[in-house]
Amino acid sequence: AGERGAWFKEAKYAMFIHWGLYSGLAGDWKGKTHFGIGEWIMNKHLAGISVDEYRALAKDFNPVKFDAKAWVTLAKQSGMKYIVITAKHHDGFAMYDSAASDYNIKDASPFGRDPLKELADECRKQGIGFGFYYSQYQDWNEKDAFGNGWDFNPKEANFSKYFKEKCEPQVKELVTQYGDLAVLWFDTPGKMTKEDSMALVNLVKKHQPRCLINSRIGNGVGDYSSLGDMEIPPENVGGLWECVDTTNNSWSYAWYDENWKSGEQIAQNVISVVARGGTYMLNVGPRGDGSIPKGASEELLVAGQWIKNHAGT
Ligand code: FUL
Repeated sequence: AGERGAWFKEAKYAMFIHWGLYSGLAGDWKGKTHFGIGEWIMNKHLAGISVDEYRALAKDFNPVKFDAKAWVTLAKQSGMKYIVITAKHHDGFAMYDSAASDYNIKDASPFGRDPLKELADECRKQGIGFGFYYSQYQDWNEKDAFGNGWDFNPKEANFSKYFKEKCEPQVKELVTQYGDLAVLWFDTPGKMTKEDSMALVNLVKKHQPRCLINSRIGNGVGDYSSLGDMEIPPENVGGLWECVDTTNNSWSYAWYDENWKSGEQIAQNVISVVARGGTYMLNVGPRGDGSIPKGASEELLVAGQWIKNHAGT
Protein backbone atom coordinates (compact mmCIF):
# COMPACT_ATOMS: atom_id res chain seq x y z
CA ALA A 1 0.00 0.00 0.00
CA GLY A 2 3.12 2.20 0.18
CA GLU A 3 2.42 5.87 0.77
CA ARG A 4 -1.32 5.24 0.88
CA GLY A 5 -0.69 3.18 3.98
CA ALA A 6 1.27 5.83 5.86
CA TRP A 7 -1.72 7.06 7.87
CA PHE A 8 -2.53 3.48 8.86
CA LYS A 9 0.89 3.02 10.44
CA GLU A 10 0.39 6.29 12.28
CA ALA A 11 -3.13 5.59 13.49
CA LYS A 12 -2.38 2.33 15.36
CA TYR A 13 -5.61 2.11 17.33
CA ALA A 14 -9.19 1.98 16.02
CA MET A 15 -12.74 1.24 17.12
CA PHE A 16 -14.60 -1.62 15.46
CA ILE A 17 -18.39 -1.68 15.87
CA HIS A 18 -20.71 -4.64 15.29
CA TRP A 19 -24.26 -3.43 15.23
CA GLY A 20 -27.32 -4.82 13.47
CA LEU A 21 -30.67 -6.57 13.94
CA TYR A 22 -28.83 -9.27 15.88
CA SER A 23 -27.95 -6.64 18.52
CA GLY A 24 -31.63 -6.45 19.40
CA LEU A 25 -31.76 -10.20 20.02
CA ALA A 26 -28.68 -9.95 22.22
CA GLY A 27 -28.05 -13.71 22.04
CA ASP A 28 -31.62 -14.68 22.84
CA TRP A 29 -34.17 -16.26 20.49
CA LYS A 30 -37.70 -17.07 21.65
CA GLY A 31 -36.64 -17.16 25.26
CA LYS A 32 -33.62 -19.37 24.74
CA THR A 33 -30.06 -18.16 24.99
CA HIS A 34 -27.68 -19.20 22.22
CA PHE A 35 -24.16 -18.76 23.48
CA GLY A 36 -21.52 -17.85 20.94
CA ILE A 37 -20.98 -14.71 18.91
CA GLY A 38 -24.12 -12.62 18.90
CA GLU A 39 -24.04 -11.59 15.24
CA TRP A 40 -24.20 -15.26 14.24
CA ILE A 41 -27.51 -15.95 16.02
CA MET A 42 -29.43 -16.35 12.77
CA ASN A 43 -27.03 -19.10 11.65
CA LYS A 44 -27.94 -22.77 12.01
CA HIS A 45 -24.96 -23.23 14.34
CA LEU A 46 -26.84 -21.04 16.83
CA ALA A 47 -30.61 -20.47 16.61
CA GLY A 48 -31.08 -21.26 12.88
CA ILE A 49 -33.65 -18.54 12.24
CA SER A 50 -35.56 -18.57 8.97
CA VAL A 51 -35.24 -15.63 6.61
CA ASP A 52 -38.89 -14.71 7.10
CA GLU A 53 -38.71 -14.69 10.88
CA TYR A 54 -35.42 -12.84 10.90
CA ARG A 55 -36.61 -10.21 8.43
CA ALA A 56 -39.55 -9.49 10.71
CA LEU A 57 -37.11 -8.28 13.38
CA ALA A 58 -36.59 -5.09 11.39
CA LYS A 59 -40.13 -3.97 12.23
CA ASP A 60 -39.19 -3.69 15.90
CA PHE A 61 -35.68 -2.37 15.49
CA ASN A 62 -35.73 1.18 16.80
CA PRO A 63 -32.42 2.35 18.28
CA VAL A 64 -33.73 5.56 19.80
CA LYS A 65 -30.69 5.87 22.06
CA PHE A 66 -28.31 5.96 19.10
CA ASP A 67 -26.12 9.04 19.46
CA ALA A 68 -23.39 9.50 16.86
CA LYS A 69 -21.79 12.26 18.90
CA ALA A 70 -21.50 10.08 21.99
CA TRP A 71 -20.00 7.15 20.03
CA VAL A 72 -17.40 9.30 18.29
CA THR A 73 -16.56 11.12 21.51
CA LEU A 74 -16.00 7.77 23.20
CA ALA A 75 -13.67 6.63 20.41
CA LYS A 76 -11.72 9.88 20.57
CA GLN A 77 -11.41 9.93 24.33
CA SER A 78 -10.26 6.32 24.17
CA GLY A 79 -7.37 7.38 21.95
CA MET A 80 -8.74 5.74 18.80
CA LYS A 81 -8.10 7.30 15.40
CA TYR A 82 -10.89 5.89 13.27
CA ILE A 83 -14.10 3.85 13.43
CA VAL A 84 -15.11 0.88 11.28
CA ILE A 85 -18.76 -0.19 11.54
CA THR A 86 -20.86 -3.00 10.08
CA ALA A 87 -22.71 -1.62 7.04
CA LYS A 88 -23.95 -5.14 6.32
CA HIS A 89 -22.97 -8.24 8.26
CA HIS A 90 -23.60 -11.86 7.24
CA ASP A 91 -27.31 -11.51 8.10
CA GLY A 92 -27.68 -9.31 5.01
CA PHE A 93 -29.45 -6.37 6.67
CA ALA A 94 -28.04 -2.99 5.63
CA MET A 95 -27.61 -0.61 8.55
CA TYR A 96 -27.66 2.34 6.17
CA ASP A 97 -30.04 3.76 3.59
CA SER A 98 -29.51 1.47 0.59
CA ALA A 99 -31.24 1.92 -2.75
CA ALA A 100 -29.91 -1.45 -3.89
CA SER A 101 -31.94 -3.37 -1.29
CA ASP A 102 -34.92 -2.21 0.74
CA TYR A 103 -33.86 -4.63 3.47
CA ASN A 104 -32.20 -1.73 5.25
CA ILE A 105 -32.67 0.31 8.41
CA LYS A 106 -34.07 3.38 6.67
CA ASP A 107 -36.78 1.56 4.73
CA ALA A 108 -37.54 -1.50 6.83
CA SER A 109 -37.40 -0.25 10.42
CA PRO A 110 -39.41 2.32 12.39
CA PHE A 111 -36.15 4.20 13.08
CA GLY A 112 -36.31 5.72 9.60
CA ARG A 113 -32.86 7.35 9.79
CA ASP A 114 -29.47 6.47 8.35
CA PRO A 115 -27.29 6.11 11.47
CA LEU A 116 -24.15 5.41 9.47
CA LYS A 117 -24.53 8.73 7.66
CA GLU A 118 -24.83 10.44 11.02
CA LEU A 119 -21.77 8.58 12.25
CA ALA A 120 -19.71 9.38 9.14
CA ASP A 121 -20.59 13.07 9.45
CA GLU A 122 -19.77 13.10 13.15
CA CYS A 123 -16.38 11.43 12.59
CA ARG A 124 -15.55 14.12 10.05
CA LYS A 125 -16.69 16.80 12.44
CA GLN A 126 -14.58 15.50 15.30
CA GLY A 127 -11.60 14.80 13.05
CA ILE A 128 -11.29 11.03 13.15
CA GLY A 129 -11.40 8.52 10.29
CA PHE A 130 -14.38 6.42 9.26
CA GLY A 131 -14.84 3.16 7.40
CA PHE A 132 -17.22 0.28 6.74
CA TYR A 133 -17.33 -3.45 7.38
CA TYR A 134 -19.11 -5.21 4.50
CA SER A 135 -19.82 -8.96 4.26
CA GLN A 136 -19.33 -9.50 0.54
CA TYR A 137 -19.62 -13.27 0.25
CA GLN A 138 -21.96 -14.42 2.98
CA ASP A 139 -25.44 -12.95 2.91
CA TRP A 140 -27.90 -15.17 4.73
CA ASN A 141 -30.86 -13.21 3.44
CA GLU A 142 -30.11 -14.01 -0.19
CA LYS A 143 -30.63 -17.36 -1.86
CA ASP A 144 -27.94 -16.54 -4.40
CA ALA A 145 -25.26 -15.60 -1.90
CA PHE A 146 -23.26 -17.93 0.28
CA GLY A 147 -23.96 -19.04 3.84
CA ASN A 148 -27.64 -19.80 4.37
CA GLY A 149 -27.97 -23.54 3.88
CA TRP A 150 -30.89 -23.86 6.33
CA ASP A 151 -33.37 -21.94 4.16
CA PHE A 152 -31.91 -22.25 0.69
CA ASN A 153 -30.33 -24.88 -1.46
CA PRO A 154 -26.72 -23.80 -2.00
CA LYS A 155 -26.63 -25.80 -5.23
CA GLU A 156 -29.17 -23.41 -6.73
CA ALA A 157 -27.26 -20.27 -5.78
CA ASN A 158 -26.35 -17.97 -8.62
CA PHE A 159 -23.55 -16.05 -6.94
CA SER A 160 -22.89 -13.69 -9.81
CA LYS A 161 -26.53 -12.57 -9.68
CA TYR A 162 -26.21 -11.64 -6.02
CA PHE A 163 -22.82 -10.11 -6.68
CA LYS A 164 -24.05 -7.90 -9.51
CA GLU A 165 -27.43 -7.02 -8.02
CA LYS A 166 -26.63 -6.48 -4.37
CA CYS A 167 -22.97 -6.71 -3.43
CA GLU A 168 -21.46 -4.40 -6.03
CA PRO A 169 -24.27 -1.82 -5.95
CA GLN A 170 -24.10 -1.65 -2.15
CA VAL A 171 -20.34 -1.29 -2.07
CA LYS A 172 -20.72 1.45 -4.66
CA GLU A 173 -23.20 3.25 -2.40
CA LEU A 174 -20.80 3.01 0.50
CA VAL A 175 -17.86 4.43 -1.42
CA THR A 176 -19.84 7.24 -3.06
CA GLN A 177 -22.27 8.51 -0.42
CA TYR A 178 -20.37 8.80 2.85
CA GLY A 179 -17.41 11.04 2.08
CA ASP A 180 -13.80 9.96 2.42
CA LEU A 181 -13.40 6.48 3.83
CA ALA A 182 -10.33 5.29 5.71
CA VAL A 183 -11.03 1.58 5.30
CA LEU A 184 -13.33 -0.83 3.53
CA TRP A 185 -13.24 -3.92 5.71
CA PHE A 186 -14.37 -7.07 3.91
CA ASP A 187 -14.87 -10.43 5.60
CA THR A 188 -15.03 -14.21 5.02
CA PRO A 189 -14.19 -14.32 1.28
CA GLY A 190 -14.74 -18.10 1.16
CA LYS A 191 -14.50 -19.34 -2.39
CA MET A 192 -14.76 -15.96 -4.04
CA THR A 193 -12.87 -15.77 -7.31
CA LYS A 194 -9.95 -13.44 -7.80
CA GLU A 195 -11.96 -11.70 -10.49
CA ASP A 196 -14.73 -10.86 -8.01
CA SER A 197 -12.26 -9.73 -5.35
CA MET A 198 -10.60 -7.50 -7.93
CA ALA A 199 -13.92 -6.10 -9.10
CA LEU A 200 -14.54 -4.84 -5.56
CA VAL A 201 -10.98 -3.55 -5.19
CA ASN A 202 -11.31 -1.60 -8.44
CA LEU A 203 -14.70 -0.24 -7.45
CA VAL A 204 -13.38 1.00 -4.11
CA LYS A 205 -10.21 2.48 -5.60
CA LYS A 206 -12.02 4.19 -8.45
CA HIS A 207 -14.06 6.28 -6.04
CA GLN A 208 -11.79 6.30 -3.00
CA PRO A 209 -8.18 6.12 -4.12
CA ARG A 210 -6.90 6.58 -0.57
CA CYS A 211 -9.18 4.03 1.10
CA LEU A 212 -7.39 0.89 2.30
CA ILE A 213 -8.81 -2.62 1.88
CA ASN A 214 -8.10 -5.42 4.35
CA SER A 215 -6.91 -8.90 3.42
CA ARG A 216 -10.32 -10.51 3.94
CA ILE A 217 -11.26 -9.26 0.49
CA GLY A 218 -9.66 -12.59 -0.44
CA ASN A 219 -7.20 -13.81 -3.06
CA GLY A 220 -4.31 -11.77 -1.67
CA VAL A 221 -5.48 -8.49 -3.18
CA GLY A 222 -5.91 -6.41 0.00
CA ASP A 223 -3.70 -3.53 1.13
CA TYR A 224 -3.01 -4.79 4.62
CA SER A 225 -3.47 -7.97 6.51
CA SER A 226 -6.10 -8.62 9.16
CA LEU A 227 -4.97 -11.47 11.37
CA GLY A 228 -7.35 -14.09 12.75
CA ASP A 229 -10.13 -12.95 15.06
CA MET A 230 -8.76 -11.93 18.47
CA GLU A 231 -5.26 -12.99 17.52
CA ILE A 232 -2.46 -10.99 19.11
CA PRO A 233 0.75 -12.24 17.46
CA PRO A 234 3.87 -12.78 19.59
CA GLU A 235 6.03 -10.79 17.17
CA ASN A 236 5.92 -8.41 14.22
CA VAL A 237 4.34 -10.25 11.31
CA GLY A 238 5.72 -7.73 8.81
CA GLY A 239 4.10 -5.37 6.33
CA LEU A 240 0.93 -3.50 7.18
CA TRP A 241 -1.21 -5.49 9.55
CA GLU A 242 -3.89 -5.25 12.19
CA CYS A 243 -5.21 -7.30 15.03
CA VAL A 244 -8.99 -7.31 15.51
CA ASP A 245 -10.20 -7.94 19.03
CA THR A 246 -13.25 -7.22 21.13
CA THR A 247 -13.91 -5.70 24.55
CA ASN A 248 -15.59 -8.90 25.79
CA ASN A 249 -16.07 -12.24 23.93
CA SER A 250 -18.83 -11.60 21.41
CA TRP A 251 -18.52 -9.00 18.65
CA SER A 252 -22.14 -7.91 18.79
CA TYR A 253 -24.02 -7.25 22.00
CA ALA A 254 -25.00 -10.39 23.93
CA TRP A 255 -26.84 -10.05 27.23
CA TYR A 256 -24.82 -12.78 28.98
CA ASP A 257 -21.38 -11.63 27.91
CA GLU A 258 -19.96 -9.63 30.79
CA ASN A 259 -16.39 -10.73 30.28
CA TRP A 260 -15.12 -7.18 29.82
CA LYS A 261 -11.45 -6.55 29.43
CA SER A 262 -10.16 -4.20 32.10
CA GLY A 263 -8.72 -0.83 31.12
CA GLU A 264 -5.32 -2.17 32.10
CA GLN A 265 -5.74 -5.19 29.83
CA ILE A 266 -6.85 -3.00 26.94
CA ALA A 267 -3.85 -0.70 27.39
CA GLN A 268 -1.53 -3.72 27.50
CA ASN A 269 -3.02 -5.09 24.30
CA VAL A 270 -2.65 -1.75 22.52
CA ILE A 271 0.97 -1.57 23.62
CA SER A 272 1.73 -5.16 22.63
CA VAL A 273 0.27 -4.81 19.16
CA VAL A 274 1.72 -1.36 18.52
CA ALA A 275 5.15 -2.42 19.81
CA ARG A 276 5.09 -5.29 17.29
CA GLY A 277 4.33 -2.88 14.47
CA GLY A 278 0.61 -3.47 14.05
CA THR A 279 -2.71 -1.70 14.49
CA TYR A 280 -5.15 -2.71 17.20
CA MET A 281 -8.81 -2.49 16.17
CA LEU A 282 -10.93 -3.08 19.23
CA ASN A 283 -14.63 -3.80 18.97
CA VAL A 284 -17.65 -2.62 20.91
CA GLY A 285 -21.14 -4.07 20.47
CA PRO A 286 -23.85 -1.46 21.08
CA ARG A 287 -27.26 -2.69 22.21
CA GLY A 288 -30.24 -2.80 19.90
CA ASP A 289 -31.40 0.52 21.39
CA GLY A 290 -28.15 2.20 20.35
CA SER A 291 -26.53 2.47 23.77
CA ILE A 292 -23.00 1.25 24.41
CA PRO A 293 -22.63 -0.98 27.49
CA LYS A 294 -20.73 0.67 30.34
CA GLY A 295 -18.63 -2.47 30.75
CA ALA A 296 -17.00 -1.52 27.46
CA SER A 297 -17.06 2.27 27.55
CA GLU A 298 -15.72 2.75 31.06
CA GLU A 299 -12.75 0.46 30.53
CA LEU A 300 -12.00 2.00 27.13
CA LEU A 301 -11.79 5.38 28.82
CA VAL A 302 -9.46 4.04 31.52
CA ALA A 303 -7.15 2.74 28.80
CA GLY A 304 -7.54 6.00 26.88
CA GLN A 305 -6.43 8.01 29.88
CA TRP A 306 -3.39 5.79 30.30
CA ILE A 307 -2.49 6.18 26.65
CA LYS A 308 -2.82 9.96 26.90
CA ASN A 309 -0.66 10.12 30.03
CA HIS A 310 2.07 7.93 28.60
CA ALA A 311 2.05 8.54 24.89
CA GLY A 312 0.75 12.11 24.93
CA THR A 313 -1.71 11.64 22.09
C1 FUL B 1 -15.62 -12.98 11.49
C2 FUL B 1 -17.12 -12.89 11.34
O1 FUL B 1 -17.70 -14.09 10.92
C3 FUL B 1 -17.55 -12.48 12.72
O2 FUL B 1 -18.92 -12.46 12.86
C4 FUL B 1 -16.95 -11.12 13.02
O3 FUL B 1 -17.48 -10.16 12.15
C5 FUL B 1 -15.43 -11.15 12.87
C6 FUL B 1 -14.76 -9.82 13.02
O4 FUL B 1 -15.09 -11.68 11.62
O5 FUL B 1 -14.97 -13.72 10.61
